[in-house]
Amino acid sequence: MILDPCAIEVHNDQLREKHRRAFDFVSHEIPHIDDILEKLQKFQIAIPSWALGTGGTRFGRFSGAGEPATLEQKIEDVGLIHALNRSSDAISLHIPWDIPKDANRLKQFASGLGIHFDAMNSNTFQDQQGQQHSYKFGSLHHVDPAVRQQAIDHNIEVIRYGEELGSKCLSVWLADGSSFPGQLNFRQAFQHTLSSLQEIYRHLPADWKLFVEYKAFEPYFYSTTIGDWGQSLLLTNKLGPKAFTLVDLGHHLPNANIEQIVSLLLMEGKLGGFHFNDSKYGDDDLTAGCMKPYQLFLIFSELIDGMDEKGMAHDSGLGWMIDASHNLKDPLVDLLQSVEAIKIAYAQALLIDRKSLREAQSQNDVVAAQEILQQAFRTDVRPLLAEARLRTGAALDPISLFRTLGIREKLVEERGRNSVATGL
Ligand code: RM4
Ligand code: MN
Ligand code: MN
Repeated sequence: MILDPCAIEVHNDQLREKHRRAFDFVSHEIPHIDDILEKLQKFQIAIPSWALGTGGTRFGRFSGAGEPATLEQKIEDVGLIHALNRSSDAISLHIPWDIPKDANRLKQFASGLGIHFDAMNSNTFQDQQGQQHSYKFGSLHHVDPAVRQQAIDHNIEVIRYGEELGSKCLSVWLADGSSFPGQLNFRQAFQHTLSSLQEIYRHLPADWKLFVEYKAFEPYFYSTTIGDWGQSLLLTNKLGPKAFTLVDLGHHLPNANIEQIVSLLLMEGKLGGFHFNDSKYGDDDLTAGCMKPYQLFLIFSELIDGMDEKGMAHDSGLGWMIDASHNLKDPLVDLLQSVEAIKIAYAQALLIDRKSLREAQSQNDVVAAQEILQQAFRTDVRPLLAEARLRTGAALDPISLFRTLGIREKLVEERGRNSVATGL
C-alpha cells in the first residue's frame, strides 16, 4: 500500500490552526529555533526489518494480521512509516530472514519510497535448515574451527548482500556465551572471537563499518563472550579503524549508567551507533522512551555534547536505529511512537544551555546543573517535532492519521489475516 500524499495534506489542513497556536507558544522562548528545526528535519532513524512483524516471547507468539510476508512488503511498511513522519528513511535487514533475490529491483523499489538500506545484520544465533554445523555452543567463539569458519563465511555472505543493496555497515551480535560455570575457557573464547572477527574485517569493503554489539545476558545465563562495552571496545580497538562498538539500550545490567558509557566511547572515537528501545528488566525491546524518557534524554545530552566537540554531523555521524519487538501493539504504530520519543529526547537535548552547564560544572554548582538539565527536559518540544514534520511534508499527527485512514485494515485486506513476517 502506498500512501496518497493528498491524505496528508487534508489531515494537516485540519490540524494546522491548533498546531500553529502550540508552536507559537513554545517557539518564542527558544533562541536558535530555526537551527533546531533544521536538525530535526534531517535526523532519521532506521527501522529494523524484524520489528515489522509480531514479536514473540519464549512462551508464545500472538500474531497480528496483515504482517509483511515478503521483503518487498517490509520495505513497503517502512515506506509507510516514512511517508507519515519523514523521519525513517532506511531499513536494516537481517540475513537469512531477508535474503534479497533481485537486489537491483529491490533497490529501485525502495528508492521509489525514499528508502535506502542501513546496516546489514548477520545471524549466527539460530541454526538454519540444512546447515552443516550447529551453533548450539556458539559461533565465532566456538571451540571447533569448522563452526567458526561457517559463521565467518555467513558474515562475508551478508557483506556481499549488503554491497548489492548499497549498505555500508555490518552489525554483528553474537549469542555466544555459556550457561554454566566451567563450561568455557573465557580467554580462549575471546581469542577465537577476535580471530574470527579479524577474518570478517579483512572482507569489509574500504568504505564500510563493522559494528560489534554487546549484551550482558541471554540467551545464555552465566557468561556472554561480548558481554559489555569493555569487551566490545577491546575487540574494536584490536580490529582497526573501521570497527566500532554498538550500544543497544536493552543490553545492560540493571541501573547501568548508559550515558556515561556513550560519552566515553564517543570520546575514544569508537561509538558506532545505537539500537534504541526501552525496558524495565532487560532486553524487553519495548517502545523507546516508554519507561525511562529521562535516561534517553541524558543519553542524547552526552551524544550531542560529544559529537559537537568532535564536529560530527548529528544525522550521519553515528548509526541510529530502533531494535524493538512488538507483542501487544501494532508494530507500525509502535515504531511511530519510538521514532517520536527518540526525536523528543534529541530535541530536548538540543535545548540544553551548554555554556551555563559548563559554568555550573566548573563551580561544582550541583543545583544549577540539575536545573539546567531539567529545564530542557521539561520543555514540551512536541510542537517543534510537528513543525519539522510539516516542513518536510509529513503528517502533523502520524498516529491519528494511521488510524483514521485505517492503514492496518487496508494491509489486512491486501495481505490477509494470516500473513506472517520472518524474524524471532
Ligand atoms: C538481539 C540483538 C540484535 C538483534 C537480535 C534480533 O538481542 O539486539 O541486535 O539482531 O536481537
Ligand atoms: Mn540489538
Ligand atoms: Mn536485543
